[in-house]
Amino acid sequence: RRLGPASTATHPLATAPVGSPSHNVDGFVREFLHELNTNQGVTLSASSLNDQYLALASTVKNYLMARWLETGLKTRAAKVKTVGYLSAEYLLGRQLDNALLASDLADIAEKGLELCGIDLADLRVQEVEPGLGNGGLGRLAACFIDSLATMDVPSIGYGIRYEYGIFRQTFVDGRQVEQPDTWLALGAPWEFPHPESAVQVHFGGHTERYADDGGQERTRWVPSWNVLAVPYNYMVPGYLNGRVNTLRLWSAQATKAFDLQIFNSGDYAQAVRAQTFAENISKVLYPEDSTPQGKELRLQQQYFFVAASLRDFIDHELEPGFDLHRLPERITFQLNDTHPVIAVPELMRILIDEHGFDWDEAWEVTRQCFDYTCHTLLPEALEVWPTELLGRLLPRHLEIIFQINDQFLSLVRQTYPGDEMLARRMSMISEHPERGVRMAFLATVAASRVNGVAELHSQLLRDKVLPDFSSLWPEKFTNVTNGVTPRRFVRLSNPLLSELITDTIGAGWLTDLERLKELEPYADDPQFRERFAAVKAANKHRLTDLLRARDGIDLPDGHLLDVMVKRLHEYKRQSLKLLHIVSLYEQVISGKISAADLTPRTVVFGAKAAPGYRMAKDTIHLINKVAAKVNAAPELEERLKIAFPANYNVTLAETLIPAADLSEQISLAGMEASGTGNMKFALNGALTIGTDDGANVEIRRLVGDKHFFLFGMDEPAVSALGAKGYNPGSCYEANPQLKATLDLILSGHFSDGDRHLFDSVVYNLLNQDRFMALADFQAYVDTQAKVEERYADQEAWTRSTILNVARTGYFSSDRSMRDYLQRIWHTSPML
Ligand code: F58
Repeated sequence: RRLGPASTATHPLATAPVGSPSHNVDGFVREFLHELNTNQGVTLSASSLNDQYLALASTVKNYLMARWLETGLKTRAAKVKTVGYLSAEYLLGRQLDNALLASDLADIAEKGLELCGIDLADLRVQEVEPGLGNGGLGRLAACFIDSLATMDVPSIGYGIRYEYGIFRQTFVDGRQVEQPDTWLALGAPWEFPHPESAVQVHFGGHTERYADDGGQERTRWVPSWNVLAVPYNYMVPGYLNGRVNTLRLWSAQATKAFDLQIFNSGDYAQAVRAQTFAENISKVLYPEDSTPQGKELRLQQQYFFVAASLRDFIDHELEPGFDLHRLPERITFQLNDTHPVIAVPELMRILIDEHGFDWDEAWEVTRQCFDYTCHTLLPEALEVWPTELLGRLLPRHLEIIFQINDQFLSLVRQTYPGDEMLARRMSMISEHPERGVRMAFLATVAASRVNGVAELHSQLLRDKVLPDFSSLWPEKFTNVTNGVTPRRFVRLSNPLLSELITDTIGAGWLTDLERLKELEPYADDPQFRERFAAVKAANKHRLTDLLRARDGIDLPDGHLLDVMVKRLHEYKRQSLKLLHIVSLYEQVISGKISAADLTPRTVVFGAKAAPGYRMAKDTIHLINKVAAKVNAAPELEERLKIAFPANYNVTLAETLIPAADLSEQISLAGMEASGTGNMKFALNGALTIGTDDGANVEIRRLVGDKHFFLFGMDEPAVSALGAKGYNPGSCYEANPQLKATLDLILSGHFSDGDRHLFDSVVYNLLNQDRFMALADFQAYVDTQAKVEERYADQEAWTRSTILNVARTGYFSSDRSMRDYLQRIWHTSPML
């Protein structure tokens, strides 16, 4: 079959997209029924909900199509710089509502479907969200591509089309059990596969030296196997601005050559196994959320998507014959953490081995093409690839890395003569526990700019993670505080609040979120406060309905809704929240206080644990066991409840966050790089109880001390305590209430008399407590009492929540993108 070249037709419609369907109810209904008939092959009366959902998705795509094609044409013609966002994860969430919003079709679709006897709400829930990410980092990538499109910035998101996204979490007897996420099973209406544009990605083999025609010694890589990377394009529509950018996710497929070779050897079964082997590369998202595992398949995934993306950009996005010396004029690749850093030696290899650049020329181009964002401070989260593995999978890349390192170390030795210790510290190659490549060092050396994701994080990155690099190149380091898209996390997730805001300050705030400031004076307006409180109450009812239907959970009315949703990790300290609950419970059942003294409160947890992370899984088990006991305790008179819906994901967040009163952001100071959930809660009118960590610092500064419940040690205090020697046992001995709390767990009270079921969690806290939960316990409990005091004064509480909304417009991801444009990419929107 002939695959190219593209048509040479001269008909005017050959180069311009055909028009969109008419933007009215009639046009919509016609298009929808047409899709139902032609795409699903059913009549309306015979269609299933899934048919209807798929036809609706196609209809919406048809409306966006002309703009998508025009965006591509316009951007190519303008030959401007594109942002290439390289990310192994995109935690997109459901697409339907966002596409309806961006194309201004929501009302039309609702009315049109009604004419067809269909409730839009019934179709919305058909969509299984693409969970192609673990948590904050993947969700940030999704927010950023939304903002880039909305701000008219030419950009392409590159990533992996995992066949299975983040696992579906279920609970069996309170323990987490993982199930595969079959998000593609009922059809994938938002994607456009282009198998004809697949690119080859090579692995393995060896390198050879040879003399080129001019007698110059050159190197070539002779790989031993390859796979096809098939692009799947997704629309990334800007909000009402006519731009539709592209997210290009790669799927692995066996190459024909691979199959044939083995087929010819007569071993059919082996040929099929080989195919499976190749296709495994994009099979599943690794569910680790902080400790990268040095697995071969993971490195394959990283190189796979990065090699395909560079190839795609150079061969398909640039005009034929483009001089690659000028590549930095046309692309800036943002490395979302170290996962795509293998792109650095890959670009060097392309320029040197394929395009005949000499080393210095290639390095000059390469270092201008990359910037690096770091998302962590935990030392164990920094990727180090064993040289044995890297050399086996990518021998040429390892050579290039060694050479980059040699050149870099000469610079270090030149700059700091005689300091061999320093050179060793800064080497990209670590020697222990085995020889490995420190990917963060490689990224830092190669990138034009290195940024952290909140002010405190960027500071600690300079001072603690990469201090030698920041002394060498102070100007390389910068900060861009994270943000979240207000389209999804305010407008779509909180329609009532959005309506109230628009009613009060007019339209326009959704793309200029700092305008929320105009709400400030209304904090003192009792009528506005009443309407604001009514929105919160309605959102709580919406959550109640959802949790009843989704999980069979009943939320009591009139409770303070205290929410902690995020990945389960020791540094985030879900255990501290749990100790607070158990402490309240213990005081009531032991008669120290009466249930009537408690502020009626429901604590909602949402958290997945990495499947191999024992302590995190044990903590989930303990939370569920405590929940069972607390929820059934008559002594509490329904004044304390715990809800732990399984499978927290973007879709649940969208209903949960707008209903929350209290946002729990209680990581040990200096551990949470930024957090983005913290921003979503504040923007939706929850007050934060939090430590001086990540973006909490900036949230608190903006909303004001009085409207933020700060507690616990700050980062210098944490460091000082660590240096002095921290002994959690002494906290236990010194604090009778803390002792009673831990003793109650140890007594088997929550584990049907089994005194050892939770030894791992409790003894870890008592003996090690790496994240100092016990040290912050009393401060946390005391500050929770202040929360209750404020909550008792509903007028004061609501006033604070309004000020939180009014003062957190800064945390729009549009602002983050503006900062990247100015401080890092040095490019501007294409208006
Ligand atoms: C998160 N990192 C940070 N990593 O923890 C959070 O503070 C920050 O707000 C967010 O990034 C966005 O900057 C994070 O989510 C991962 O999920 C990686 C997945 C792959 C393995 C290593 C961790």
